[in-house]
Amino acid sequence: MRGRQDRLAESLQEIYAALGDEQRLVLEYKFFEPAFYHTDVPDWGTSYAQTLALGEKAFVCLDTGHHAPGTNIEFIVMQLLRLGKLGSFDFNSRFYADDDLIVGAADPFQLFRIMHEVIRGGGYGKDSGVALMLDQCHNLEEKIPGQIRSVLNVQEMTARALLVDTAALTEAQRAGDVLAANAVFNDAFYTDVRPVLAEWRESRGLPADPLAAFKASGYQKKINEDRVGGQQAGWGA
Ligand SMILES: [Mn+2]
Repeated sequence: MRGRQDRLAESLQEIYAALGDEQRLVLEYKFFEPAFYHTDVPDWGTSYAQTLALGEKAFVCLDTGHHAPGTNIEFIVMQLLRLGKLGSFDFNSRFYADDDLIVGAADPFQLFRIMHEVIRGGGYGKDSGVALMLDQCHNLEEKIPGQIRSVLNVQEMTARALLVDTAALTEAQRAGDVLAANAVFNDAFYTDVRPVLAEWRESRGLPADPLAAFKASGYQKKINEDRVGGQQAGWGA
């Protein structure tokens, strides 16, 4: 196991040395891939240790589906932001393991808690280096609307998390007032932000309802017809 970590460090150093000025490296972790008992980057701590050794252009990539059930992902978000090493998210959602479902599908409140920590920790905004990406596998639903839904879910939870009255929350936390803190937090979570987001899109010349606009465009129907008889993309499984 130690030999493998050393070889991983060596190979990452070679890759890191080849990075350009405008490039950076993000190292993802996952607790059971490719193997179960031992895998080289099973957790955020290993990814952190490896990227810390590389230097300032190396960061951790947090894939929300790559943790054991019950893991406090928002804690990891907080800690990596605190350490200045959160580089990116691979957003998805899971029930069993790395299900790669539409982000926010299984646990919208978890997505809200994650976005709250992102914002609180300085990971949100133009100056933040945190890249919000999707890493999903759409099996039943069609891919493009599935991804539009995912983007909308992240937007909605980000907007709700931005509504958290941080001053009131901090005050309640310092006072040890659990119920007041809970009320502040949930007030934001239960706020329906969809109408204001629709207005915001329209103000930028975008469709108020992206899913309806995509459906009305006829693009899905067109590509479905164009691709009849084609080879389906996949892992070959
Ligand atoms: Mn991933």
